[in-house]
Amino acid sequence: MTNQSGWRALSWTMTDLTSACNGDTYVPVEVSTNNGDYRDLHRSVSRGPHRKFEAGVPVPLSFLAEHIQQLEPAAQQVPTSYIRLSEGSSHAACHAEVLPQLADAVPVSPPFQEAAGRMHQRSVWLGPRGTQSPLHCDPYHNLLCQKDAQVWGRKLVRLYSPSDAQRLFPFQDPFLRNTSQVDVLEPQPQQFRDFEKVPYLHCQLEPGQMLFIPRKWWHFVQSLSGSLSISYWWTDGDT
Ligand SMILES: O=C(O)CCC(=O)C(=O)O
Repeated sequence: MTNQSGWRALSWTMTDLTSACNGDTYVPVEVSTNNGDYRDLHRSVSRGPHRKFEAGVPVPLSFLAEHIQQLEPAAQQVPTSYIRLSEGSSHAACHAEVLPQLADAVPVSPPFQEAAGRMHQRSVWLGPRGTQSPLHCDPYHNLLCQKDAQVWGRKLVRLYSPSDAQRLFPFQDPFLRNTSQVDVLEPQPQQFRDFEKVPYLHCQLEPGQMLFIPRKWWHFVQSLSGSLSISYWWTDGDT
């Protein structure tokens, strides 16, 4: 990835981002306490005390920027905020509307003819150390691109094959059939038997790197530092 390919945001620090996008802008964030996530909205029984999740909480970008730049990991009980903005989908907040300057500073599609012609959605993922996206799969190919910056931008990614989907304990709920009930880092073997035996690939996505996630491959993502990623989803032609 180079700046010549339309990645002006590559050289931005968090401070550059806040001044380019105006720190007073309110952005909708997901707020998690004790590793709560969207699955908690669909569970009848809580997975732990004080585990909470709220989506669409309006927060000024400058407030989030301070949170992101904290170098120490937050205590478990301290809520973590995560920006997840998508465009190209009618259901999600559109980052071209919320953060137009950031939308202009990254390419509209990945640099491959095939992907560019079949683009479905571009998304921004911006948050502090410790954000987690639970294990799930999507019906699109994905290029997850990690922002290059001095002190922020590393993520741990685990990938599971679609052929092992049934061993990953997907929810029965039609809205969550693409999502595992298992907390990958604390898998509760009594409830989710043999989950730990399911083979997986894993990597640390470093600043400036891109990871191709083929469609329907299950992925779990945890940020190891404050981080900005852009992901590009494109169809296979038959999706
Ligand atoms: O980076 C993340 O937290 C999740 C990325 C993801 O799930 C995606 O791009 O589909």
